[in-house]
Amino acid sequence: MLDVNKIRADFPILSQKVNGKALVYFDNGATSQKPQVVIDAISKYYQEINANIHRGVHTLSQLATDAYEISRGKLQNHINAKFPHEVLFTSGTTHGINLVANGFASILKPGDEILVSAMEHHSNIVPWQMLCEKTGAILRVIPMNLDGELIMSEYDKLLSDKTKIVTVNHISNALGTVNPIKYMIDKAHEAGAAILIDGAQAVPHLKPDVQELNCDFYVFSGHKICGPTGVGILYGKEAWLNKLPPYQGGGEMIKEVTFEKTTYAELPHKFEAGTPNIAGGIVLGTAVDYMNEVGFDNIQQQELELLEYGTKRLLEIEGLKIFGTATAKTSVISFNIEGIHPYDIGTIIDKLGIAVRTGHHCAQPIMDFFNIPGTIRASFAFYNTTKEIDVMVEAIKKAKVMLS
Ligand code: 7TS
Repeated sequence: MLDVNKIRADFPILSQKVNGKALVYFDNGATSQKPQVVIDAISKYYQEINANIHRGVHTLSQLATDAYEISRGKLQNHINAKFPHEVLFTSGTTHGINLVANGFASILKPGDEILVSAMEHHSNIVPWQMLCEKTGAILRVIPMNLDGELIMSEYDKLLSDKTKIVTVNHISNALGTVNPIKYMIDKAHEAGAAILIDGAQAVPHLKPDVQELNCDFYVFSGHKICGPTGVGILYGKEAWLNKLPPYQGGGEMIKEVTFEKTTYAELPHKFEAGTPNIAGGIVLGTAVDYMNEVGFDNIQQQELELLEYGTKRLLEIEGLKIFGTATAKTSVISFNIEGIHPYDIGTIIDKLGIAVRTGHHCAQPIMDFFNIPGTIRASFAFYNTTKEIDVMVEAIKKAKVMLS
C-alpha cells in the first residue's frame, strides 16, 4: 500500500498555496509534478558535470556522456527494449511522432493508407496528414463508440494490404480509455503494416514492455512521468530504425562529411543530431528510478481508487455528464455540466486553488464526435488523494450555484 502522505512530501510544489488556498493539482495529464530527487538531479548535473557529450576527451565530457548513456540504459530496462540503441532521446512525444512520420515519406506511395484512431491527440494526427500531403497516401480513421472505445470490428475491416502504418494512443488523454493495443499490434502485423503506439498518457500509469507488445515504435514524453520538460523517448525496432532515413542533419549524426557525400552514424546517433537536452536525458533516468521505487502496482492501486471515488462523487452533481466511460479506463475524468461552459467552471475553481484543464485537450475530433466545445478534465496521479477530490466536488458545486 502506498503511504500517500509520505509520497506527497517528495513533491515540494504540492504543499504550496495557490490563490491563498491549498493547491489541488488535477492536471497531471498535461504534465506531472516533480519530486525533490528530480529537482536536485538537475542542479547536480549543472553544478558538477556539465559538459557537452560524445565528443570530448576531457573528464567532465566523459562523465556527462557516461551519465547520459547510463540513463539510456535505464530507459531501455524500463520498457524492456532489446538494445540500448533502439531507445532514442527526443524532445518529447511530438518530436518522436514527427521523426517517424517524416521517415515514412521515403516509404509511402500514392494510394497507400495510414490508419489513425478517432481519439488521437493532434500530435498524432497532424504529422500523418502532412505525410499524406507529401506522398499522396490516404488517412483512414478507426471509429469509436459512445463510451469512447475503439470499434475493433471496424479496425479489422479497415486493415488491408494498402495499410502501411497504424498509429494509435495506448491511453486517450481526453477520455482515459485504455486501448486494446496488443490486439491492434498483432492485427496490423498480420496485414503487413507497421504500428506506432503513442504512449504519452500510458507511461505515467504503467510500464510498457515493448518486446512483449511487439510494437514497431513506442513514443512518450519525460515530463508526464515526473521528469523534466523537453525530453522524451522514441523506441523503434532496430530493423525499422535502420530502414528509416535520418530526420535532422547536423553534428553527432554523421560518420564522415565531405562536400561530395556524407555517411551517417550508427544507431542511436543517426537520429540524435546536435547537442541534445543532456540534463533532461540524464534526469529522465532519475525520474524513472523514482517511479519504479514508488512501484507501478502501488501507483495503479492508488489511481484506481481515485478514479472510482472521483467518478462516484462527481456523478452526485446534478446535470454532470462524463465523457469516456470505457470499461478499460485510467484515472482521467472528462466531464461537463449542463448549461455551463467548461471554461467558466475551470476559472472559478482555480480561484479556490484547484488546477484542472478545460477545453478540447488538443483532441478536437473527439469534441466534434460528442458535439461539445470541450470538457473539464480532472486527471489524477498517485500523489493525489480522495480528500482533494472532495475539495474539488465542493468547489464545483459552489461554481455551479454561482453560474446558474
Ligand atoms: N499524445 C498524447 C496522447 C498526449 O496526451 C500528448 C500531450 C501528446 C501526445 C503530446 O505530448 P508532448 O509532450 O509532445 O506535448 N497531452 C497533453 C494534454 O493532454 N494536456 O496537455 C498536453
